[in-house]
Amino acid sequence: MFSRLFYPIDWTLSCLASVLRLGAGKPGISASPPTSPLILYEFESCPFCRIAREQVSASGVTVQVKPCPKGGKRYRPEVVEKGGKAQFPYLIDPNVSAEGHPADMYESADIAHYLREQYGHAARPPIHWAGPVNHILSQFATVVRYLSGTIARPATAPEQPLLLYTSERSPGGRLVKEMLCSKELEYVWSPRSPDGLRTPTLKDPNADQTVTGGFAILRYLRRTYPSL
Ligand SMILES: N[C@@H](CCC(=O)N[C@@H](CS)C(=O)NCC(=O)O)C(=O)O
Repeated sequence: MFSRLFYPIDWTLSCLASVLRLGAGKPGISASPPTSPLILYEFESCPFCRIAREQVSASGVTVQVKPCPKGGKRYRPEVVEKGGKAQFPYLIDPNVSAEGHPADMYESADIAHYLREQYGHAARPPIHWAGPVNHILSQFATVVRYLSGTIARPATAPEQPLLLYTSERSPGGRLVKEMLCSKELEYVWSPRSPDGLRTPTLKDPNADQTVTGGFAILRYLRRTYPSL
């Protein structure tokens, strides 16, 4: 839901989700950043995808997000084609070539471990040590966000992917990612802004626009990329 009236309530619920995750997803800096962005197929409300995203943020790695909400037809078929099954999260690292193939993997724990190993020993979010409690709290966060970012309401795909700067734990950033996910809008996600801009910030290379702040970005996306 998005309206001026509802935004403060939504933002507060998003803060609560970050509290439930004990602030996991603080933006880190990668010791050895990937040359090309990694590709992450996921959907915002998926508790396992959240765990992978938290490590992306903590590792300070840039990823190209291909949103795969339920009922989505834009990127879901790619996952089955490339990995063999519709399971999320699914990560492809086009930089690594063990036997001439890029690395790809499905499991959230494997993705988190891979990011730490491959791109510098960035901090592991404390909640990730908590085993099943980690998974349960991630599911609570999904419930607190009333499953936002689950169902596809696609918008026309822009020619070039949007650029989003926000950490995983940012309450406003989460609301933006939920909308991008439902609309199946692909974006290049960096947990930090390179030029010290306030986050969340969205850059739209298709319209040469830079928009800062959760509410302003949501309004921009709703107007520029209305659901079909
Ligand atoms: N053990 C996996 C579980 C992943 C999983 O169950 N993901 C669910 C979404 S939360 C899924 O892919 N469901 C199939 C679908 O959405 O079509 C992990 O940790 O990544």
